[in-house]
Amino acid sequence: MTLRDLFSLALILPVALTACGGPVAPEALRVEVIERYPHDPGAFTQGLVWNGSTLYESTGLMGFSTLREVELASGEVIRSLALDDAIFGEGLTQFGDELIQLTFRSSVALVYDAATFDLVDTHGYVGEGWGLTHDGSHLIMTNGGTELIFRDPETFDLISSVVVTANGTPVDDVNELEFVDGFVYANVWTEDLILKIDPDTGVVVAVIDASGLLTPEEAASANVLNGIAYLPESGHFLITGKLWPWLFEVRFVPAGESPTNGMVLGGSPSNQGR
Ligand SMILES: [Ca+2]
Repeated sequence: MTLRDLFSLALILPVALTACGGPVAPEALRVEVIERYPHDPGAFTQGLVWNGSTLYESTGLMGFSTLREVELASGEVIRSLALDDAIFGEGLTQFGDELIQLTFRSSVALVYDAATFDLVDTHGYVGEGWGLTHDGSHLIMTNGGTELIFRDPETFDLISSVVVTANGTPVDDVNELEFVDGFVYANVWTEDLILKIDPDTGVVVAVIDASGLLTPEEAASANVLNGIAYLPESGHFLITGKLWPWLFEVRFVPAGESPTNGMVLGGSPSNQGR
């Protein structure tokens, strides 16, 4: 069963699986667009962080990877640090006064002073680096597999891991992350669905349909949905994608809920594939 099949099933049978004693059926949600902001269409987005006043982004691709500060309203890149041409930037989170950026296959996490972008530390790890967030006490990362991996924020030591499961089945390619109010929200590579995951069990408790955000013309020159951040001021999320021309401010609503404004999207086929 694909994630899209699971979403369709959750729409039809929201409690049937649970009632039968099977795995907990995830809730079906969709995005409701509140606002959209310009986004650098050359940014191959791999990490997105909002700290209450500043938007940070990590971009990938060899020779194009950066750590950057972006003005939300205009999409203007205020600061940008180019990574070494041999490094492919990946997930990003802010822990205290530091920004931590994963790399795809360099097996190193780069630690910066958020105020200056000065590189202040590095940590080695085994395997690939994909998404990164934290829950206040541990870093939470993904590596292209099915796990959420918990690490010590100071030493990067491995603490524990949990397999992400939807309807009892492991989910592969879990990507960019954001921890919000006890749950991990996750992009899944090549999917236009976002997962809400219980980090204690790995169980997917909701599947959010984020399809149809770009027009077919925009999608033709863009890559996959990736990048999620949270606006605690409003409870809204920021989502975008690799090489997307827009960054969307959204909220998540029940998939069956009637539209409440003129910018409701989701539910249509959209941009897929690399
Ligand atoms: Ca994020």
